[in-house]
Amino acid sequence: MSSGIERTLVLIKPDGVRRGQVGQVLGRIEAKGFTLVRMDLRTADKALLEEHYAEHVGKGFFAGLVEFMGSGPVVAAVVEGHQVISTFRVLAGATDPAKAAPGSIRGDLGRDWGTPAQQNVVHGSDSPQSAAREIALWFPSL
Ligand code: D4T
Repeated sequence: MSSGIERTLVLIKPDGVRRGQVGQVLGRIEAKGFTLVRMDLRTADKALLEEHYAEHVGKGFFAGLVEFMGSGPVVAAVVEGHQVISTFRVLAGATDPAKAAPGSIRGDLGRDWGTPAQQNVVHGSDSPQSAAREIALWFPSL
């Protein structure tokens, strides 16, 4: 959009929900001035997760990632705001929580639970194309 207003898909992963970090993650999104458009707490089924992570099919961590992501409820949210796609990735921090900068969600709230990078608290779409694809996947009615 020419106004720079975008939408992104944010997931608070099962580790974040299990550890009671939903409020902290949503608080950071709101503190940054972004808007929650839709939100849902649900345990995702395997088919949805395999489609969501389709770009990683064939990688060594794929099966474990899908299993972990289906191991409990996630919070799925559509978040809107100026350049929210790239800005949320900055808020989230590096994929591996052990390397994510302090101040980022993963840097402050994530840690290495034995499978580096897998349990990293949040997901955020990485491009406008991914955002459109992922929002349609998780919220077909939007
Ligand atoms: P997501 O997609 O969950 O926001 O994470 P990133 O965009 O930051 O990182 P990614 O696509 O490279 O990885 C997707 C997902 O796979 C897990 N993962 C990743 C893993 O379990 N082992 C690994 O070695 C890597 C690279 C973590 C995030």
